[in-house]
Amino acid sequence: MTEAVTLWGHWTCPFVNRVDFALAERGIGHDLVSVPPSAVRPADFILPEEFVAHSPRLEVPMIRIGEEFRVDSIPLLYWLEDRVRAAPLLPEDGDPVRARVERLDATLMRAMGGIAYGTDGATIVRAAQRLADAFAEMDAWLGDHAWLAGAGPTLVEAIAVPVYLRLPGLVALGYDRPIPDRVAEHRARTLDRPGGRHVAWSPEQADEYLGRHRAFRRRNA
Ligand SMILES: N[C@@H](CCC(=O)N[C@@H](CS)C(=O)NCC(=O)O)C(=O)O
Repeated sequence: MTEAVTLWGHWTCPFVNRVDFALAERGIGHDLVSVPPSAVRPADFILPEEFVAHSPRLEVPMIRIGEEFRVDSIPLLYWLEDRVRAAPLLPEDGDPVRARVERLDATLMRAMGGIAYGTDGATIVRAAQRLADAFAEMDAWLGDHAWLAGAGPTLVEAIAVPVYLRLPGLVALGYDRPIPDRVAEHRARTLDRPGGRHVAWSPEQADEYLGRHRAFRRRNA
């Protein structure tokens, strides 16, 4: 019998986007328990008991399979590869997926945060350059294959997805560099996968993201 998989999370969290993408991409059916991060949590929201008991830092994403709970997106993605028999996103030897997961985790998240939470022009320009540099590196990887680490989607796509979802918003917030053609095509290809369609944002979600960050900028400028 297939064990139930439950994800505690929310669409606004990039770390949740990674895990939600990977689950759907691998065809792993799962329930979502909505736990908005504190920045977007309604004041009267009550954290679910199981989440409080098993997420040590009260962070999403959290996954339950059977009686096992895991948090922290990257270790969680690797654990899911071992734990759930389904189409893998990690090749046997892990190469070059693990190294590229680590690399994009650092480069994309820092650049995205700098644009989304930047409140002065210099910070935003620096972050836009970082994102352009990360895209240039991805563009080089895409020179060999249609996917970031080989002939098919891997966990590296899961790490790129949060930026891909937010890209129109990041452009509106100040990302003014070119997007390499191969990266733009890879974005479209990734968002058209089962995982991409599963995590895709509606126009209302995209508007909410942009509105929230514009308001943050106005408050903190
Ligand atoms: N290293 C963690 C980071 C997870 C994280 O920071 N999640 C945020 C939301 S995006 C969170 O739950 N923060 C606690 C809060 O909002 O109260 C991971 O990769 O999963």
